[in-house]
Amino acid sequence: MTKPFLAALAGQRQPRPPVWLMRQAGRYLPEYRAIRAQAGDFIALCTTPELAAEVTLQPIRRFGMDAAILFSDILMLPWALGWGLRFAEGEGPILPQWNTEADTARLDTARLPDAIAPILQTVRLTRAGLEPHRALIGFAGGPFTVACYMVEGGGSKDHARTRALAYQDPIGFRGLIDLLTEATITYLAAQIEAGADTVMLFDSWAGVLSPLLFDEHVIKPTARIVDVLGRRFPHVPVIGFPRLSGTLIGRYVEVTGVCGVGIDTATDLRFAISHLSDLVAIQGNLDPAALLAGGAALQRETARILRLCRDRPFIFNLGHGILPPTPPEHVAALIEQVRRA
Ligand code: 1CP
Repeated sequence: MTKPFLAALAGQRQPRPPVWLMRQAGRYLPEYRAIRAQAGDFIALCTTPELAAEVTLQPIRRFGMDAAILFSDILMLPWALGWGLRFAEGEGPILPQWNTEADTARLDTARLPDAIAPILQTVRLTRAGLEPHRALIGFAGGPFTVACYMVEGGGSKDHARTRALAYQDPIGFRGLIDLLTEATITYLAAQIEAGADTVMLFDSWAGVLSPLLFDEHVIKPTARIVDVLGRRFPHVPVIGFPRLSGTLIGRYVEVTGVCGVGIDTATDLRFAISHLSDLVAIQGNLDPAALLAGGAALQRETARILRLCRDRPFIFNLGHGILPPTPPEHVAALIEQVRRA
């Protein structure tokens, strides 16, 4: 059965663009909040396959997106490597801070297979519960973005510690990125073997780096991941999302060899289109705030993106994740508009 989502990633323009939304499972859905309360904490939800698979399928049942994304988190990789992780209510993730090369040795790759076993089971259960024409997206964080959370010890406004460390201790930081890169390959390969049709790398903080360091810590590791996975799984496309990479987007796509690329909201879609090959699928760009606003503004923004991307391989999506206060009816209206396109 052909999947329109995978056809777009193969470089084929679709009569009606496939659609899914970043963070399509989550707090804006009452049925998610119910399961989340049942699971207790967020890590328990990510490691209970029946519940995680249910949450993955909730938005598909309600809205009928063309792709489901595994319900997990980019920080489950350091968690699986034995790095501490907890999610404080309403505060986001908290991790121990990475300081020096010696800390890299505390990441235990030997425990990875057992630790990710429940996540792989979620992939299997989800694939089994998903109709054949819909795709299942596996994912991981870009090694740089995962390193940001480890170095900062959680979220950060400016990532000052990480950015300084990349200059002060280039060898130590490189070692951390290298270890995360290899672990990411193992993790994504396992997701593909469990049934993911494609995998996406969320490099949410790629844009905080200078161009030289962007080459070093975003492009190089991504190119290696795409290369190794591409040799092992030649038919499984990799999607990159180097958020806020601005004018570096063309170089990122060209050098890494990703099949699809997420375009954030700050990037001018016309710039992205004119700097990317016609064979690469563009995904994204709708402002999550327009989705929150709804109404005529949402219709106008959606129509504009559909028009600009009409003649190229394209996957409709947001430029970043759904904002938690977004009314589900706005999501329904958006999907309906894309369907009619
Ligand atoms: O309490 C809750 O319910 C937790 C909220 C939540 C959710 C729903 C977190 C904590 N993670 C997730 C799920 C999630 N995270 C998915 C699931 C699939 C889907 O999209 O539907 C995905 C793909 C992610 C990826 C992720 N996690 C990213 C990359 C994308 C992005 O948003 O930039 C990042 C940066 C994270 C870290 C993270 N996890 C959770 C939070 C609140 C954060 C952000 C922390 C911060 O920087 O402040």
